[in-house]
Amino acid sequence: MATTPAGDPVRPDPHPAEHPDQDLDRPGLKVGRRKRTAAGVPGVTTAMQHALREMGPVRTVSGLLRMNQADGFDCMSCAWPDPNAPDRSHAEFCENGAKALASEATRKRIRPEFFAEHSIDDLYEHDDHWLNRQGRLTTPMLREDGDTHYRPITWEDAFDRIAAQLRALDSPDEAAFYTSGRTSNEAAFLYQLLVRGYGTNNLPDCSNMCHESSGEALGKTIGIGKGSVTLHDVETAKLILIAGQNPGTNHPRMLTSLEKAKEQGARIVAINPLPEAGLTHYRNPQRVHGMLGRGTRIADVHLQVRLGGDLGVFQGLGKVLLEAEDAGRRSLGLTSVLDHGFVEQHTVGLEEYAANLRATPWSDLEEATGLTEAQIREVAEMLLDSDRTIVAWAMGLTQHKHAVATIKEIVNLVLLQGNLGRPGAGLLPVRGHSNVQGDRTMGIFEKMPQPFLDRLEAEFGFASPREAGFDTVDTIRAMRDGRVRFFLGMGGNFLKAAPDTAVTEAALRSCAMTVQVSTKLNHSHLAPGRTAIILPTLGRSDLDVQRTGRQRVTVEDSMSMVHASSGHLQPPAKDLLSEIAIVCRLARALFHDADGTPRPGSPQADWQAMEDDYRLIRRHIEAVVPGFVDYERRIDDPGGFRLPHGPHDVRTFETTSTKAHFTTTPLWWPRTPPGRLLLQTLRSHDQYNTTVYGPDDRYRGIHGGRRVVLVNAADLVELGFADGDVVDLVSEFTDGVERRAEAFRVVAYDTAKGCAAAYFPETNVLVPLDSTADDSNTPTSKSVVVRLERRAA
Ligand SMILES: Nc1nc2c(c(=O)[nH]1)N[C@H]1C(S)=C(S)[C@@H](COP(=O)(O)OP(=O)(O)OC[C@H]3O[C@@H](n4cnc5c(=O)[nH]c(N)nc54)[C@H](O)[C@@H]3O)O[C@H]1N2
Ligand SMILES: Nc1nc2c(c(=O)[nH]1)N[C@H]1C(S)=C(S)[C@@H](COP(=O)(O)OP(=O)(O)OC[C@H]3O[C@@H](n4cnc5c(=O)[nH]c(N)nc54)[C@H](O)[C@@H]3O)O[C@H]1N2
Ligand SMILES: [Mo]
Repeated sequence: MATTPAGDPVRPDPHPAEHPDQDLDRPGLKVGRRKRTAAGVPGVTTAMQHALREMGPVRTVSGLLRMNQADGFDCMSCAWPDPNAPDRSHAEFCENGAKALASEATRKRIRPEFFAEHSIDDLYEHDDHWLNRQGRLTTPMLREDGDTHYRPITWEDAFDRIAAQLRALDSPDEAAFYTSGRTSNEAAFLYQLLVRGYGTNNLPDCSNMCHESSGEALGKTIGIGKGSVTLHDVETAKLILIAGQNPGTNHPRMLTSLEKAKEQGARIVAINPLPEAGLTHYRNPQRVHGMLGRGTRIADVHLQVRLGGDLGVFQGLGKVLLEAEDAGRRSLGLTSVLDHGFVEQHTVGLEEYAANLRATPWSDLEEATGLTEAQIREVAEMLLDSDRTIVAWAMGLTQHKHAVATIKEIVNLVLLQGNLGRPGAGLLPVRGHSNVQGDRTMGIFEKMPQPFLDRLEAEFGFASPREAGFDTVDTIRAMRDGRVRFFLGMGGNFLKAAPDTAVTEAALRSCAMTVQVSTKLNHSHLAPGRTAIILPTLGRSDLDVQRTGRQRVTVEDSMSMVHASSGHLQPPAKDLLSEIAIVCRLARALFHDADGTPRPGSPQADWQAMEDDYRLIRRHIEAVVPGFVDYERRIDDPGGFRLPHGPHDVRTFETTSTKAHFTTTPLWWPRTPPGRLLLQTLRSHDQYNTTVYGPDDRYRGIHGGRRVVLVNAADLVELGFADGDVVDLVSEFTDGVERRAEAFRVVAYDTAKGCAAAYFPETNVLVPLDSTADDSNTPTSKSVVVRLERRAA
């Protein structure tokens, strides 16, 4: 490894600067004015341009019109729920949903000749935007030790090789099975059965990098790791706090619900280091006044918090409520500030929590948040004026060292006024991938609760492993140390989504075998293990026909609604297998002898019958997973059905004490050494995680390039830089390693002081593997200590 002049190790950037091909159809990086309004006409035009270019007119019309409709498929772009049938529009999609569909339903194809033409090393040099533009994968491909190119193989050969490799490992725990959150309930359920039947709980998933902190905090405090509210709650709330989320880009259809809430008088507070366009103003493209008129102002108040300052915000708000209680004031609809009936009947731990907040000085809260006491008091007054309050959050809260503590502090605040299990009120972690919540429900979790494993064993007559397996970060550590030698990715792009790209890449390359089940080409295919296999698969929008006819699958959204999804577009290749078929065939190769007899000890399941008819899978799910009674019939209802949520539905709490828990955390916030900035790594408007649709971030005024770093103008002056400078970002972590991302254009931007922002996945090289959130082990992608280094001209 290279070293700094001082002798510290240096981890170079594997993708040093932008490649010329990224500039093929664009004029180079331009920085314009930041937009104050989201969606409206430009959103519709952009969506249509993407769709027509990739899919052509016929697929565009039939694709977009079935998106999020009762007889169509669930949009793969985010986990925001669909409105009930009468409120559903004929065009129930957003600009970014249309881009996601265009990317999946593109007419472009990658055929074996493509891999013959391009070596793996050549492909590796291309960026994520170029890789995505090459089209859909169509044929199983193999790369063996020493090969420079992938070559086609048959499905049978692929499954036999994978099964043989799995059998050859010294222990099942030397294998890890990743899941990204687009996998349907049915595929996820069979996949975890395959993995546990094989003998390991090593089931890392994208959630480990995403809302794990939310699941951990909610599970410990209210006994269920899921959000409590329904769409109706959001639309009828009186106050909505939105912290660490950029819905205008990442959950655009949420803006429609926020607009409805505003029309009924709700007030909205944005808590964010950046002034995000969707949170300030929205023009609903589905309404005339949204297309032509001024649209709706969304946030009434913007708290421009410092990165990682949210624990301070929620503690400050709690502190004012307690003070108001002492002063004999009242919350709307109550005779006091606190909902004493609720607190006494349903919670424990108030005393200690209150003592902690009373002892926390305002000077610390101001330093932690970068806000004034008056700003926090203003929002606390809004809490006192509301008897229906919702707190929503996403990655801005979950990807910090103290993420779990911060989310527990949100729960504290909500409990004080009894805003749980009351209409129009509650907790809303806004999920990312469209079925990430469902995958968890189906058992994609390295430490699934024992009662689930008991039922799984009873249903399939086998002994499931019981010890916790590896999550995402632990999987990388284990691969790095040679303890995991087999990696299978059910979707996703592990290499680019995971932290510390150089370490993750070496870890993947050190495996005996890597297998990726994918729709599109990405860098995880290009950092192969000794043997590497690509299994192409059907996407959400593709027609899925099996031996008994056309199949449907199900998904669960952010609000626990389970509903059917069935694609109808012609798949990219004739013999493409669905994820379910892939799992079933791999299970047969692994669990059956050559003559078809099941091996002793393997799960007793008819894998062929389940592949032929997905209804049989749903019957097994019904037997194993609580809340799925009468599954098949209930997904015939247009909106599907809602899974039970104790705290929301009946105010019951499956915690150790059967009550909701107030928790106590001493105030903490990330402190940045002098001359350094705290960097958050976030999404542009033109990407879906590691899939880059285009080079623009329209709302933030960035066009034609992604290597930008947004910095507060005053910080630039202090640090001796100027807008337009080109710098390297150098991350400093306690392990003494210097991580470097090269050649970023500095953009003076309205972000909180001391806080910078740049896009992932390019900046994942800067996120140290060992920098993770306490209790959830989620990489701290929103707080990376960096210095800017001027590049030699
Ligand atoms: N089009 C599109 N849609 C998507 C995705 C996509 O990539 N593209 N990804 C999907 C997935 S998997 C997910 S998880 C979601 C992600 O949805 P988001 O969480 O909205 O995604 P990010 O771009 O990471 O944005 C983080 C937001 O939090 C703010 N923030 C960062 N740090 C802090 C902090 O310390 N405190 C506060 N209060 N705010 C902070 C940032 O300024 C930014 O507005 O979106 C899903 N939907
Ligand atoms: N620095 C930094 N890193 C982050 C984050 C961050 O904010 N900052 N966010 C994190 C978050 S929230 C998440 S969720 C993860 C995302 O991590 P992942 O889910 O692993 O990444 P994606 O980019 O969503 O995966 C894209 C790939 O999925 C495949 N794919 C798409 N649809 C399908 C399908 O239907 N079936 C199958 N089998 N494959 C499909 C395609 O081949 C595509 O290339 O990244 C995390 N990484
Ligand atoms: Mo996510």
